Amino acid sequence: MDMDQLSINTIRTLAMDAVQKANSGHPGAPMGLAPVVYELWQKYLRYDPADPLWPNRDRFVLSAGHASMLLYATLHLTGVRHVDGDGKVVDRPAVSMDDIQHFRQLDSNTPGHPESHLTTGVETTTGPLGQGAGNSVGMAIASKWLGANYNQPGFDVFDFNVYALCGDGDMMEGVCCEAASLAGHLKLSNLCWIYDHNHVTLDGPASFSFSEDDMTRFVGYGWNVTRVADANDLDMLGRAYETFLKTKDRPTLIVVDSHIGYGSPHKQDSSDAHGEPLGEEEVKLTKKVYGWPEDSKFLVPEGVYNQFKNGIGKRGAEVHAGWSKKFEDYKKQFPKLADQLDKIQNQQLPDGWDKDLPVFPADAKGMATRESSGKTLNALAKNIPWLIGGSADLAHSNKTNLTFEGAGDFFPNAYHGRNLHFGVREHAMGAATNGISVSRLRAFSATFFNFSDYMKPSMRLAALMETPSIFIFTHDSIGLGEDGPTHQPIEQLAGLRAMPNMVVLRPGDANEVVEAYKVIIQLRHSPATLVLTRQAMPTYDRTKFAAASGVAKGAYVLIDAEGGKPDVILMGTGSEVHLCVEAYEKLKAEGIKARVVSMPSWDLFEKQDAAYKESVFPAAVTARVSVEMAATLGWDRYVGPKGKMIGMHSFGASAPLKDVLKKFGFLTENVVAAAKQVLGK
Ligand SMILES: Cc1ncc(C[n+]2csc(CCOP(=O)(O)OP(=O)(O)O)c2C)c(N)n1
Ligand SMILES: [Mg+2]
Repeated sequence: MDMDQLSINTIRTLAMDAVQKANSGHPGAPMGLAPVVYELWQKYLRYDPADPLWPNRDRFVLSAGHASMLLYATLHLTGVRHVDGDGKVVDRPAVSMDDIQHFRQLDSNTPGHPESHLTTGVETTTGPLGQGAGNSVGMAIASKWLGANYNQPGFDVFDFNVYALCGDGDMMEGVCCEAASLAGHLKLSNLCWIYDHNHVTLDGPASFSFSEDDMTRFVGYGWNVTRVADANDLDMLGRAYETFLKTKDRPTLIVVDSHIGYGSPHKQDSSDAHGEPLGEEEVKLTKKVYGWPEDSKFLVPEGVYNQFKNGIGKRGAEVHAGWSKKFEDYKKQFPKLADQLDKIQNQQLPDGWDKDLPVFPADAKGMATRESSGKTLNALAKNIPWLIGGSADLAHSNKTNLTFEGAGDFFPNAYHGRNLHFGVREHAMGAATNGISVSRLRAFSATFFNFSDYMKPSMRLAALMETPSIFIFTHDSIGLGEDGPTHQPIEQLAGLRAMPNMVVLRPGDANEVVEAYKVIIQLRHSPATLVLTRQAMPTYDRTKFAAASGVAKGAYVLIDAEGGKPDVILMGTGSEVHLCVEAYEKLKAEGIKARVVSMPSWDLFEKQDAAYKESVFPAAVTARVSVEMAATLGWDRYVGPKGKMIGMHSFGASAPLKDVLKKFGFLTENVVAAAKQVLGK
């Protein structure tokens, strides 16, 4: 058999066998798409299996994450090496044959859907359809940005391409449509999506639910669209990849007509459910079609490993070596830039990243935390040349514009700027932010807090894949006033606090904002959610109150009863800390000893040791009150069975701030009354 065909069928049979052994998974998509991936990896992808983190490698994203075995088989056969936790390449496979045989098993690095923090060679975590496509736009942005900022005459050190493999499901997802629109607008010519046009989704023929003319749609987005009429035609696939490489003014969509479960006598083009193993009998029959020994399992025929070694292995090593040689010269000529690139690659911050951060003087009127955020973000971005980001058309409201000299904009064909303009595309913004983050730039995105709901699937994936995306949200509560309940978040804080590995921070004054950013910018394996007010709030006098650096511990005693022995603990976050402070003063005047705990981050607080937690919330003090203009869900953990929670139990209302606060009871007198109540007074 021809070696190309033998190699392709090896990908197919490994996928069939792994799914069969696991008794779970999707064999059909890998069987249909094996030639598409083979042709790309073997002949075009600029990727060195011996150094899978080479910064200028082309990225391959399997947006159709259910086809995970396609990727695992490819990583295995191409001999991609494993990279350890310190970023060092070690001489063992990223995906071994044993890993393939433990597909979908506990603690394997071949989980049901590809997870980038588990498996080297998996560029981003995919499975929720559309997300990978969204990530790929962020990666393409990162490539263009790196090229515009770091390439020098004669030194194109950054020009990597990004390929994403998408199915009908991806094409239908909103996030994918938003991302395609953004990529077309930005003319990301380094982006290539391959659409597996196989006429079938899980519930049956794709025609049950999908009939638009997507080629015309993508032309409308400003993409170059080309078509390959048969997924098994390697020449035509090659021509399509060449077309992409020649297209310098816009992204490319390659529509590939394929047959799901190619070779399988029963499932081919069937509307049967295909998200399941073929069954032992059908595996045998299919292997017969492929000319495979029927009873073989996990067979890699003689010569197949070598085929990949002599293809992508050799070609990848050569392009990488050429790049490395060029980069050695680059280092000599541009040591400062090379040093920055080294830091980017190793997720380090530049020296002096925290210089000139603002310090806000005490001020009773104070400022909105979105204001202090804007000032802090600008100071940080000035110090960190590779901190980039933007808003979903609310930059002026979010105060996320980078306004210092030279910050600039990231526009079509002018890719040097630091300000990204995502347009009103929150979900794609979230996904693209993750794509930029996994490309090792520090990326932030911003919108109103209520619209975090539009981005939640991407935020969740950032947390899962342990990438430090920064999500900035303003207009954080009913305190935004007149815009009313459609814009007033209620349950968002509780939801995000429940998300594993998402660090949520809602700072209580301007200096807490600065401290929050210090925490966020040093995160390397967790995303952060920063929750900020629209309305002004006081800046505390830190000579009288505890230092704002307490933010790093998640919660700290802002102001205590004399002698440190409070009768009642008042706790809050963000703009409600101030209500606690005012109540504290009133209680004090009445001879009641209170403590105020500012609690910007539950997540950080939960990481503290028992002694610190006890020092903030002594078990002996059971009279406790929490105040937060959000759903109270979860506050019972901190107020305890005898405490009282002041929060939101309905949607908000459209009215001036003062009236909204009154209507929902966020008044000092209510905090005072609650404190007395829990004290039994
Ligand atoms: C957001 C999301 N919704 C639903 C699913 C479940 N799901 C996995 S594969 C699939 C079918 C997708 O069809 P298509 O993309 O055409 O893939 P094919 O069946 O052709 O391999 C669905 C609905 C998912 N993974 N993500
Ligand atoms: Mg399909």
